[in-house]
Amino acid sequence: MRKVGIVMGSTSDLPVVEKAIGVLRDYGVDTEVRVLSAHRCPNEAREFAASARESGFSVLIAAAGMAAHLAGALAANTTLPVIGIPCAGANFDGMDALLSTVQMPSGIPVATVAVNGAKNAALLAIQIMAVTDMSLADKLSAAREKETAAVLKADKELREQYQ
Ligand code: RP5
Repeated sequence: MRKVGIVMGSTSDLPVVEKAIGVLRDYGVDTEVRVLSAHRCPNEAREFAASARESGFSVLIAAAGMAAHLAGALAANTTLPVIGIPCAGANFDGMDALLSTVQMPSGIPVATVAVNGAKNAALLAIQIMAVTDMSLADKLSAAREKETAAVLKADKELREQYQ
């Protein structure tokens, strides 16, 4: 199976990124986790992205905060799909990272999830892999059925409580 690359701009992003790692591991997807900064080690970040396809990656996830250009910088150097996680920093509740990640100029897309949305980043990566991997598609369907059952159970309990 091909793997998902998870790159963060700093180890200070790790508490957010850990959720994505956990979800990918739960689904049995191989991952490689890296710290590569678009501004502190731009050459290494570029080389990682440029060789990602031949290194066996299917999708890249990039998590960064503040002027979060990591996802865009990786996307500029690969035609693999890149999913950006804007990480909330000390200021602006992550709005700075959200706009930096989502507002990519035309031609180089970054699929941006919510601020700190690591779980959805992992699920989107799995959904991309599930286009050709039916065992992952089955796992995604089973997880959604579980979520539906949980909401319907909560709804039933709430109605009983307040009727
Ligand atoms: C970004 O700057 C990182 O992704 C991180 O979210 C933020 C702060 O980095 P540190 O100063 O904590 O290393 O590049």
